Amino acid sequence: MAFDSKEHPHRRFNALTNEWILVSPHRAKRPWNGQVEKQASDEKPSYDPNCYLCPGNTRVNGDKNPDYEHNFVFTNDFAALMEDTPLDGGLNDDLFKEQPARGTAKVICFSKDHSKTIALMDEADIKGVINLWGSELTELSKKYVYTQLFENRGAIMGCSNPHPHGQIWACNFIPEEINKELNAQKAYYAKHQRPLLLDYVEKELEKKERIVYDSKYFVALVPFWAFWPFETMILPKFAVSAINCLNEEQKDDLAHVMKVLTTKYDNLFECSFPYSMGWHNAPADGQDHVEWQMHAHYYPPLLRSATVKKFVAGFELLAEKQRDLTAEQAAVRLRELSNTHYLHK
Ligand code: H2U
Ligand code: ZN
Repeated sequence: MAFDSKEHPHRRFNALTNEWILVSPHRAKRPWNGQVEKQASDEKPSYDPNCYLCPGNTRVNGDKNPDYEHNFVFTNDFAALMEDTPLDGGLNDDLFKEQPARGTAKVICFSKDHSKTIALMDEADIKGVINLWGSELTELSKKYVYTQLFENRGAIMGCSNPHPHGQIWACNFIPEEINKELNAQKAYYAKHQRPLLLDYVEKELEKKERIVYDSKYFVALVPFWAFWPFETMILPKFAVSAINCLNEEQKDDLAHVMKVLTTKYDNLFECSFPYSMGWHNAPADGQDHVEWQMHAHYYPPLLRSATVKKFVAGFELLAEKQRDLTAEQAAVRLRELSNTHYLHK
């Protein structure tokens, strides 16, 4: 019998982080008797007087939000990083290393409408968020070497508030995930004189089996090395290192791809689909970063319904990440779902 990656356990290499993951396609049909999460109700008002992100409301520290029309950004009242951490100090012992960390954190409201999500917002408003991400990145990059733009969606992801919002953390160091991707992209560029993710997207467009949605400038796909069951990436089809380098037409297209992808996600289990997503832009360390391609990762925790979540435990926590459903199977399911939201049918 010959090896068949559709049937037999195998390992796949994540070329972007230099890590292996275990794929067990024969296990996808196993029954589930474990924990079932409670499904959060989808009905929300457009304005919630108790929400700290709605226009005109007062936040925990007493600040009042303006009556914003589209989006709004403010410094997180409980930031995980401080702008003025003393920099002299730390430990440089082989066993006990320590570095002072400086940074800032912001909260960004995507819409004034409490009941919306990216999937339910107009593309023009999603473009407004892309513009704000770009201007925040430009501003924060003057001071910090790395800025993480992200969204945590849904109570299951530990998100404290349903109001459509994301966070921005900027820091004076290159965080672990970025460092892994930086090393891999640099090494690939040195060998091929081409950005890793530009070659990757071109090959995926030829193979077609993991494409979720292909648009003019951007593609949504399930990466070959995906770990989360319905993990995806949004990748540009042209060379671009950061979200603040996009032109108007490219931003329009990106807003469209974000809406289609999140709509498909919601349609998958007919629920407001939870995920952590974020943009990986080139670090702002004064270098060119021709090797770096801007991209988004979407990491959704759901496995087989709105209420069954994938747990990272056992072998995955102690030895190596593992998945059952293959990336290709996940891509077919997402690709075949409607681009019209189930609430709008
Ligand atoms: P989540 O995206 O994880 O729900 O977090 C929202 C952030 O909003 C959280 O980091 C901040 C919290 O610190 N926050 C404020 O800045 N002001 C408030 O009044 C409440 C919450
Ligand atoms: Zn609100």
